[in-house]
Amino acid sequence: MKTDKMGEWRRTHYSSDVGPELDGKEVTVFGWVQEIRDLGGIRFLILQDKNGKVQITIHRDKADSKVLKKAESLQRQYSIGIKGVVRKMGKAPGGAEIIPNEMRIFGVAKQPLPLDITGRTRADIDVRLDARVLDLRREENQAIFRVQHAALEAARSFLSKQGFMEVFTPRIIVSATEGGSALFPVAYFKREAFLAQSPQLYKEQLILDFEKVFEIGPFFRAEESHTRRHLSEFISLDIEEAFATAEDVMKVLEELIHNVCKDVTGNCGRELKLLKHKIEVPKTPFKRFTYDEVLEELEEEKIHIPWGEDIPTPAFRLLGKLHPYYYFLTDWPTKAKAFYIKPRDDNPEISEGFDLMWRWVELSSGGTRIHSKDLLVKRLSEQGLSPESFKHHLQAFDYGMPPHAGWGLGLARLVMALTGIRNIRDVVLFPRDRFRLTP
Ligand code: AMO
Repeated sequence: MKTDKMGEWRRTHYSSDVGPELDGKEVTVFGWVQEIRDLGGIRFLILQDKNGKVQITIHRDKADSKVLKKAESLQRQYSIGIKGVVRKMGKAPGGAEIIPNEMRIFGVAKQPLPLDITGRTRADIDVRLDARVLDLRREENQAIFRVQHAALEAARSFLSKQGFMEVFTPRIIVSATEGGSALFPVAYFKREAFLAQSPQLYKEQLILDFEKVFEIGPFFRAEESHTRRHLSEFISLDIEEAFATAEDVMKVLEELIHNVCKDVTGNCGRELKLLKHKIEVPKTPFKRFTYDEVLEELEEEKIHIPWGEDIPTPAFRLLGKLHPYYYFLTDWPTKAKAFYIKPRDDNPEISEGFDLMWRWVELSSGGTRIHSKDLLVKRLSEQGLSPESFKHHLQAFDYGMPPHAGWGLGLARLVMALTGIRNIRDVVLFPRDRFRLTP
């Protein structure tokens, strides 16, 4: 089919601007045909753009013959432009419709489409992800990423106001920082390199110069586990602060969550309505439970976890039922935490590491860091890591390393909490897991 050129046509209004107050005014709108309804004498098109939907009404007996011909050749998801006149119409979405004088078809869509984006026929997640750009045209899906955008804006603005500076650290690195999940190797000329699992070492080094830093960026973990909250590539929001302890950065974290929830609630009313989700803006301070308290609580529920072990998923699910809100887990056993987390001075078996939970999902983890080089070398060895391969990081500890603390927050998991979506793949544009590398 021959398509039209955009030529001199430019959009004058988005769908969201078309309301009864524009009655009689000429507008140019662009978008995609979401629905076509034929009632004999009248053809209704629902045109969707990034802001919503608007009704285009074509009266067979009155419409221009060229418009009629084009309207008849339309199929769902064609991209089109309409020049027409707004008419007040109570029954139409937004209280107005557009009567077209001219129509241009810019892009056709292969039929049948792999998905029904109205959502009336539900498709399996893999079918949806295989046709992700089409799937993302669903208004509910767009709402998720608008919530993410608002959350990021709120987080950036909050951290900047708190005196944190945004930084970018390398994605191509030489040593592992997070145990538990494997590294992705990279062919780096003739040397061995890996994709970064986190900005951990670099953000710690940068507090030597900038004191308060934050980074938002993608990190990579060769996760064997195929779960609804793990991906091989995820965006992490990290902070690190000099002359601070775990408790100091936990305050930053709970205030950040509070501000993000408040801003998203204020700015994303339409999106949350589309998602049928209500955000409870959490009050600060968040509840804090120690590892020992949680073990006792689980024991009462007949789940026994040997002291020192990580808490398995079924136990977390139960904790989420008991605590359906944001809460901190503190005083983790040192051996369950990464090598850089500081053991407590009064009891080195217990660390100054913490996790932030939302129900049963771990959103963030962090802690006070070890700032003594000798202790860090000892902890590396205890965890079976070679201090030699961390020599460039250890060198930073020769330049007046102060006490410091920080955390990393998984953006997708935060968006799950903000939208009520249960599978991480739904809140990431192009998710990557063990089985998925495309699209
Ligand atoms: P951790 O390994 O706990 O800590 O990661 C921090 C947060 O990142 C998110 N996350 C993930 N999200 C999706 N898929 C994954 N595979 C995945 N792995 C982690 C989680 C998690 O809470 N360097 C430390 C942080 C610090 O101490 O500053 C770290 O990376 O939301």
